[in-house]
Amino acid sequence: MALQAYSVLPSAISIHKEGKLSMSLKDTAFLGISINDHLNSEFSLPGLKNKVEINQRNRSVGAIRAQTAATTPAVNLATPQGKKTLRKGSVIITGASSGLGLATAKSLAESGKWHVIMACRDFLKAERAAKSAGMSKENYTIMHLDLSSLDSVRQFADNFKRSERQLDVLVCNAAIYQPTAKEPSYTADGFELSVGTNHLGHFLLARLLLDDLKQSDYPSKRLIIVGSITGNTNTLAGNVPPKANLGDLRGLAGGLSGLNSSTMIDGGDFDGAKAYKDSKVCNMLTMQEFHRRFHEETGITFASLYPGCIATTGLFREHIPLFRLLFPPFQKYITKGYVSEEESGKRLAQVVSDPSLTKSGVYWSWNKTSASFENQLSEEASDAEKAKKVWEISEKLVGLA
Ligand code: NDP
Ligand code: PMR
Repeated sequence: MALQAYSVLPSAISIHKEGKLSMSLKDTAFLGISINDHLNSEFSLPGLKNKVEINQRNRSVGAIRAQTAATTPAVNLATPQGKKTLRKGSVIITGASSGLGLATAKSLAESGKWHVIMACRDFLKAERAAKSAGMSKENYTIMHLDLSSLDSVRQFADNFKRSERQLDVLVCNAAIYQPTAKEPSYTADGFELSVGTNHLGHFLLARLLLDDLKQSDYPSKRLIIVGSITGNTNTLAGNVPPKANLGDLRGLAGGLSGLNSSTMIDGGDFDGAKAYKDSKVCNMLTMQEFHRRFHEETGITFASLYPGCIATTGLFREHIPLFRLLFPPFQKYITKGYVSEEESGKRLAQVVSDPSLTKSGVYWSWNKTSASFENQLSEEASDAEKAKKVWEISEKLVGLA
């Protein structure tokens, strides 16, 4: 049966960087269920025939410099009328070159109240994205950041500090998702790529920039780490296999290198989809651990969120074409969990700047009328003991302890 699915779906074949052609039973799974369960006579995909996806990233090569720095003026600027007004806030958004990050950058930039530092690994892509989103130059700066390299994270933090900009809000948004990967890939430091990028890269970044946030004189300074419903097993979406599960953290403690330890946090066999969901659990645990350790002392608001299912973003770029075709209508009309990139950007922008969302330690979600509410995390994603352990192991892995 699985082979039959391939015969009608040549699009499920992928060519890896090394030029190897590969197919596996896993590729036939759509929405967690075998493709065969979905294919019937009413369903045809003429546009997909003969389409072979070459999974090659178009990266900009060479040194990329941060754009010229500018010092942000002090908090209360006097207007000609003598009224005091708030200065522009300064917000770093990682992965602002597409999807949620770009939509948030656009929303904040358009408000005229924020200068957005777009922390991106591909300068040209970010520049083009900002332009096509209609963001005007004075509202954003692009700085190079590759979260899959701890050196790059350190370099970014140094560059930012040298820029003498204030930091009022940091948004840890970037992520990668490798649902069809058969084999793990690795960060520059040898960590499995999804957890290494989504969690460890952000963990180091947030730790290095915490002092800058502390020093901000902005009325509400915030550190936001994007989470997700699929990391929360107290939801239907979180129960679609493979489920997030950090286990006893033995793989994380072993460095996720695949050498003497597993590439998976729980010590199990590599599974790209699970690795992503595990990384989201780490993101949500990290936010809470930051809150416990630093909220009282610093006044910083720590928050996470599930922005809704933004089914059209680049996050699904490595998924099979059939998934990318059907996922948006599935989310729009069946689960009704769909949200547009624009709407999701407004949601995250609220968590950045809305004066009513200052509560720390919260995982925000939005209801059907797009009103925000404090959502409940799963047992594992709210396990304080686990959060402490993840924090301590992560500190060692990124060289902070
Ligand atoms: P996108 O793929 O559109 O955006 C991800 C961004 O992360 C891109 O800008 C990408 O850069 C960047 N990125 C990836 N790897 C790195 C790296 N090594 N260094 C720096 N930047 C990197 O996906 P989304 O907008 O959907 O995802 C944004 C966030 O939203 C993620 O945290 C995701 O987990 C979360 N989320 C998404 C949901 C959805 O339904 N889409 C649902 C719930 C949460 P580049 O453009 O160069 O590839
Ligand atoms: Mg899911 C209310 C139901 C709901 C919601 C809100 C989501 C969100 N999903 C839901 C249900 C289901 N999904 C069901 C019933 C299925 C089985 C048919 C299903 C399947 C599914 C797959 C295969 N869903 C997925 C995938 C992915 O590959 C996405 C993923 O897990 O990425 C990690 C995904 C998602 N579903 C969501 C959301 C938000 C995602 C995207 C990613 C994320 O968490 O960041």
